[in-house]
Amino acid sequence: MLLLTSDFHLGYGYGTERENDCFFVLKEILNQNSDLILFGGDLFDSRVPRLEILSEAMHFLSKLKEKKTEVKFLECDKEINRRALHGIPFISIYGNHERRANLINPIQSLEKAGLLINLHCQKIVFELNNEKIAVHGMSYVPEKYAKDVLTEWNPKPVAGAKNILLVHQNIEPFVYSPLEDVYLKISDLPEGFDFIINGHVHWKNIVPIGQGKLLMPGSTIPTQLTKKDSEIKKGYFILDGELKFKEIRQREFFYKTVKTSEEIEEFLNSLEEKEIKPIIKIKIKNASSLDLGIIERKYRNKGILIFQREIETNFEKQKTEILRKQLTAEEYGVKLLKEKSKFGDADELLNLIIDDDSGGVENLLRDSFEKDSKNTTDL
Ligand SMILES: [Mn+2]
Repeated sequence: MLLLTSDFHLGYGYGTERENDCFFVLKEILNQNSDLILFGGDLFDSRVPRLEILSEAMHFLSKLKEKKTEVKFLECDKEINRRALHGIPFISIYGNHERRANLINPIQSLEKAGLLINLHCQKIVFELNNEKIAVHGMSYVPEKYAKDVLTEWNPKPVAGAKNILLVHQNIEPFVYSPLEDVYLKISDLPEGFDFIINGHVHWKNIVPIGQGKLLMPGSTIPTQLTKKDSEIKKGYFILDGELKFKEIRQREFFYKTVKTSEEIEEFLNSLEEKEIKPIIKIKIKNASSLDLGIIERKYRNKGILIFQREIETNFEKQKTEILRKQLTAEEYGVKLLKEKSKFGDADELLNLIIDDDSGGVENLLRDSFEKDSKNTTDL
């Protein structure tokens, strides 16, 4: 049985009431009798996860090594640490939350320890119940390069095998956030694959393409806290003859739009107190004068309360823009860099700055200036 999953975002909510939620999925997956796990990227929420988070991931991956599997390794087009083949192999790509341009990322370091196998424009072939399973993977690349990298790699399905391709990109119309770039279209995806598994998009989707399916398992915890997050169940796919979606036990999440403080209280009063507090996100219209602190204190036993109000002052407008579009601080940083610097490769530049990679920043800027001056001379 194959287990297809993505976007655990381990470390999400660290230091908050929700800090253990990201680990629910690990326990559930350990209780499944899968033979092979295929992962679509964003195992971690950050590029340099805390040791508290890294050790949970290592513990989970090493537990998989104690488990029995029917899967047999046949070949891989790169050299692999054989330790990673013990127990249930965990085949992964890295996502945008992990990619560090010229530096080793946490997925690569787990691969060095033999805890998983990372694919980047590579494939690995197994045998399971007399059937060949070829797993191809392209780790995240900045969106503007996605199409070129995929075209250049040009993955070919292995004849006579079940072929599965792992990617972690925006694929029109499936785009993580409205401000992100999207360069890949469904029609750009290579043909002949039984399943193409795309991480990155945090809500579940199954899209028929040609003879196969484009699967988006979605994240295993809500991270964007949008209305959609409150409506779509979190889980993973199991492929055992047929394809099934398994839900993960979750903290409940309510999303409510209100106009007055009476409506807020009415809604909160209608909810029972639960042992595991639900997330309660309340979007407030035309209510800038409400003292939400009082409501928060009064109802904090009901749940983890998140208020989002629509306020019209200029400064607050920027802040609510971030909230409304569900941008992370990093995404907002990229947006600002793009707007203010007119620098083409803002994502890359910001990654390098965050990674403290001054050599990388220097190289990127030099390349960009050289390109610019060449363009000017060409004119
Ligand atoms: Mn993600």
